[in-house]
Amino acid sequence: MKLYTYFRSSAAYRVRIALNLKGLPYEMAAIHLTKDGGYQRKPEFTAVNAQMRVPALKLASGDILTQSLAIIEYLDDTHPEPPLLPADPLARAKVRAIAQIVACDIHPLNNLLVLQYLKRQLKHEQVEIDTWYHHWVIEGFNAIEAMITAGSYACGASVTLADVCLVPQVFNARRLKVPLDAFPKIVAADAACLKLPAFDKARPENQPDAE
Ligand SMILES: N[C@@H](CCC(=O)N[C@@H](CS)C(=O)NCC(=O)O)C(=O)O
Repeated sequence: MKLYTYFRSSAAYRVRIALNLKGLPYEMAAIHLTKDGGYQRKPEFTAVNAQMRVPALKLASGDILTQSLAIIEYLDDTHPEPPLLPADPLARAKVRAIAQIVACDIHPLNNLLVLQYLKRQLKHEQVEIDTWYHHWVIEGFNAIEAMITAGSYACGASVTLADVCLVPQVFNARRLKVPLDAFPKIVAADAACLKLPAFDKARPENQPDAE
């Protein structure tokens, strides 16, 4: 398999974690999102993903998957061990709820394209953009903090899709200097995950394209 990735992309970070947890080997194609106007806009990559975003995963069959949650659920369906979603429907819904707060509520408001649009098209000052960024992370993290249950990870004693989404969002929050003192459960789950080799290997700073 070939993963189209960018070291700092939190959506690609989610897929790297999932591939590592499943023990699946993959090669990486680094797509620099800012250099030379962004390699995601070059024809070589638009042929891979017309949405011009990472991640994309090319399978051995030649099929190309996009959207991190769709990719991760595909990996979980085709390589069930270790499971990233619990078998019990109620527990599954709770795991997905945390994952979706990150992937559907926080990240779409704060990703690179949105921040660039606020700056370049709407002419906001950097301080206003930082305020925007912090606001949506804190809003989402307030909810997640209340949803985290007892156990080392976000949803109990096993790693789930909730952790796979949460850890990259915590990385981003730290990079953008969001204070995390109000979120001890999130910080603890993040620390527990990062002790696992699958998470450690997926860290942005451990990628071949890291700067
Ligand atoms: N919902 C998508 C989000 C993908 C996304 O927005 N990726 C960002 C990087 S985290 C990207 O490729 N941005 C392209 C750009 O900034 O032009 C997913 O989960 O895969």
